[in-house]
Amino acid sequence: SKPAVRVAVTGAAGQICYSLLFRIANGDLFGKDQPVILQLLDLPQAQKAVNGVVMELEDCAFPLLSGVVVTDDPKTAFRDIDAALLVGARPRSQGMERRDLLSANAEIFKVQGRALNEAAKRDVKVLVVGNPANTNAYITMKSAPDLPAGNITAMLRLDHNRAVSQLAAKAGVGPAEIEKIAVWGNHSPTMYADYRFATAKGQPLPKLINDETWYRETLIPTVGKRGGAIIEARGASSAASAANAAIDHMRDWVQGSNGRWVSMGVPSDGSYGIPEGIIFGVPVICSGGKYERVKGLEIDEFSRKMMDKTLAELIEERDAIADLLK
Ligand code: NAX
Repeated sequence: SKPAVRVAVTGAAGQICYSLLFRIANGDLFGKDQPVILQLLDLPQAQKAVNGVVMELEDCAFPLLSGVVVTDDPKTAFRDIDAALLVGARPRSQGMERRDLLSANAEIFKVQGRALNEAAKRDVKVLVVGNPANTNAYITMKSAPDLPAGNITAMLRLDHNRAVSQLAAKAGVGPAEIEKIAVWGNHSPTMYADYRFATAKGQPLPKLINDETWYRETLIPTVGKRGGAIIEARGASSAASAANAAIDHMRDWVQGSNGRWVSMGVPSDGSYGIPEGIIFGVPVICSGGKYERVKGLEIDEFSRKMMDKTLAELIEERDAIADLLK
């Protein structure tokens, strides 16, 4: 059989990982013929809980799981890895300012970026899930100068999947029939779910739905505020759907998206008026282990306004942590 791939997952004792690790071990990310070694990172006080999760992984007797490493040391977790899913992050505690949240996470991702730079395979694929995901990915990228910048990505896929699902329901088709959705910008309520190029069963989706007011005033804010709605209903933030989106993001990057558009937060190449290096959600097509931006899309006045708003937030976040990168 194939040699095992090594995948690091951080925040291993957390609720997203309680779904994510089992999906990876089941072959949902790298394929049903690809053995995996999980390298799990969490804080010292969470090691006991991680060991409990590992007991459950053992109890699944997954045929593809050929090893598990548990550690609180980033360099050990990232040693020789092919992929990293950076899920662990500092949550916002009561009374914590947004700025404090940004800097607490900047410290975490600076340390982890440096450890990746030192220990990971040179072509490691990195997905940042922990919030604020785009800015955490930006810090990781800046802290890992020897790795290809384009290999550090942030998760917009949950927003993408939420948009697909809502639009499919409105159009009365299955989610798999919707193509060419783009989610632009920050993984935050400012993200812009763009359906202008989308099709359902090959028909232009905006024409099929024929309700631009619903799209602008209901769909976009519903997708933007979905995370909050889940917390309100469940008493806990999205976990299984976030894990599913992380699998989708990495699986498509590794195995290809079969010509379909998917949204990924990637360092800007300057296109669409997004300053170079900003980690911005864009539509991409994946094949051969690489992603390619969808280029040359027309940006109309409404889209420009929406993209500028989410960009302004990302620039503000970048500037708030700039001193910490020195
Ligand atoms: P939990 O609080 O359940 O778990 C987080 C885990 O990370 C804990 O076990 C904690 O000990 C660990 N951790 C904290 N600092 C760490 C560090 N420096 N190194 C390693 N591990 C560390 O959170 P969970 O619900 O699993 O969510 C994880 C992150 O995903 C949060 O930041 C959350 O905001 C973010 N999300 C991002 C989404 C996205 O679409 N990009 C959607 C879902 C989710 O809200």
